[in-house]
Order: sequence, then C-alpha cells, then structure tokens
Amino acid sequence: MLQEKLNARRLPALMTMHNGQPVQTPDGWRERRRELMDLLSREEYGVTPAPPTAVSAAVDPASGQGNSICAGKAVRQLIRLSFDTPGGPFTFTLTLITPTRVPRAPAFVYMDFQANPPSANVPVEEIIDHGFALAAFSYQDITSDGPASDGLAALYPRDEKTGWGKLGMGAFAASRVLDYLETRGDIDEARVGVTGHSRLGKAALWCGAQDERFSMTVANDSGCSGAAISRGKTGESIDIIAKRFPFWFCGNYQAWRGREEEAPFDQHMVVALCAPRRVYVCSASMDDWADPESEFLSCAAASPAWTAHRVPGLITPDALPETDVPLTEGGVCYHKRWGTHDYSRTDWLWQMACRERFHV
Ligand code: GTR
Repeated sequence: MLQEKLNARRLPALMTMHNGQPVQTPDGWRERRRELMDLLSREEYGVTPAPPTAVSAAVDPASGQGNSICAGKAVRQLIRLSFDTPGGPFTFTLTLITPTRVPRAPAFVYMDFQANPPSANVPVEEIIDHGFALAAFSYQDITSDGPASDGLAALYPRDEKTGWGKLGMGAFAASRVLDYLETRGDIDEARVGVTGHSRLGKAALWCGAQDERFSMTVANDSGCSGAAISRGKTGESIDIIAKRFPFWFCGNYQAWRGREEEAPFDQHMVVALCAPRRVYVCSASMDDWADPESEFLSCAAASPAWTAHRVPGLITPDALPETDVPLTEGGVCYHKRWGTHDYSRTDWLWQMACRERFHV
C-alpha cells in the first residue's frame, strides 16, 4: 500500500548515482552523498561556506557564572560565541541550560523564533529532568528573516544563483554552536541533536543533513522545502514558498517554481543525507499547510539510505500513520501528533523517549 502511494509520487531515484550505478553499500552511499549534497546546495539551499577554524566563547557578564533555575536542577548561562568570517568577526548569543546532576549531558541545539530563547513553549524543566542540556539561539540573531543582507549574510560573498539562503545560515550557526559544545567538557558531544520548528525545522534538517557530528536531527512540522516531498504535495508548494521567501534559498530554487515534477531532487534526499544517523520527522495532524502525508512518505522514501548501511530506516505498518502513534524503532523516526502547527511538549517528550532508548 505504501509502495503504491510512493510510486504515485514519481520521485527521482535516491539510490542511483548520476552515472546510473546503483548504490548498495556504505562506501557507495558516501559517493552518492557527495552528489546529493552538491545537488541540493546548488539547486535549493545554496552552498554553505567553509567553517571557521575556531569558535571562541565569552560568558555574558549579565549572566555571571550562570543562574540556577528549575529548583537548582539546572544552570542557565548566556554565552557570546564569536568566529571569523571573510568580512570580519561575527558574534551571537547562545543560551545554554545544563542539568546540574549530569556530568556529561547529551544536548539539543535548538533554533528559536524568539529573542532571549528558549521561548515559553519549550518544556525546559522536562528537558532537564530527562538529563539533556539545551543550547538555544534566536535565528534573527544570525540574520534577519527578510531580504536584507545583514548579520551573517553581510559577511560572506554570495553568488546570485548558488549562494546560501537564510535557512543555510541558521544551519551554519547551529553547527558553530556544536563547535563550541565540543570544547566544554560537560556535554556529551557524541549525543548532540539539532532541532527547530517550521522554517527552523527546515533549517535544522538541512543542518543535520550536512553536519555529520549531530547524532540526531529533529525536524518539527518542517513541511515544504523541509521534510515533505514536493511532488504531489498539498498545501504549500515550491511556487508559493520560493515566491514569499526567496531569501531562504539560493537563486536557482526559483527555477523549480511550478516545476517540482521536473526537478532532479526532492526532499526525501535531504532526509536521507542524515543516514545512517537518526532522523526524526514530526508532523501535526491538522497541519495541512505542511502536509503530514508528504512528510511521512518522505521518511519511507529516504529509508533505503539506511538499508544500505544494514540498518532499518522507517519501521512502519504498511499503512499511513495513525495519529499519536510514534514510529521510532528504525533510523528514520516519525510521528503525527494530534493538533495544529506548533512545537508541542508532546513532540519533545516523544523525541526524548527515542533518544534515551537508543542512546543518541
Ligand atoms: C510559513 C511558511 C511555512 C513555515 C512557516 C513557519 O509562512 O509558509 O513554510 O515555514 O511559515 O515557519 O512558521
């Protein structure tokens, strides 16, 4: 049944090299991964510049050595992260919340919509009670969410056709947070996840796809140009998103407006770039704009990238997913939570359960 639904979407082949060779092994996947990175960079998100050689950190004097929160169970610090770019130094603020009783905590790098993250809907105390640290930053601290070339966008030369879009800049900043977390000693750097919601779910997915240091990528309600395949998608389309938010992408993405059927790529390829690490796609049952069915089918279509590593991708009954039944047994995890487009406590609880169970 699922196979028929997938066939109807007529997706471009994931496991075939440009030269026609089938991809069946981890080595083969490494080659294919390079092709896909190149394709998605050039045609959709833009090319990510080389990372800086180092990221430096200074505790914001406003937060002293850190404030005790959650009844002493956690410490909250504001940290100014800086790195060099071709246009000079760039600095942004990270809010880091670490659990007091865990000597080396697994962590979430979380992109937030609001200034002074984490915003009120992030269940901080529960994240702490599960033993995770939370490293949150505000995406508009990186660059504005509009056409202006400000913030990080002003500091790198940008090719009109293939230069990175703002989703890519958010993803890049999340990787710089991980650079820093790796230096701290109180974070388990082998267990750092990246996550965000909606446009920031797209950025989180692109981040996890590129940066193989993240053990877990969680794309919440990421929809169009996120986890949802574009072919046959309902709600938002490439045409709509690339018209409203051209600055999220590279210039070349415009060429695929109204032409998703002809594009040499689709979003299952972005999900697949997380292989063989864990990826978790979260949908909401009433989120028609994002289209839960296209997010789910994308997970199924990406799964052969895990199979090539001899690990199962999405483990699912041969049916569309039921609401509120998380599918987290395989390398590709999925749930459709009841409710509207939002990052709910339930989305956090289910992904934490998965991370704890599989120690990722
Ligand atoms: C919408 C956009 C979606 C999603 C959303 C959000 O306007 O169409 O793709 O990104 O914004 O980020 O809240």
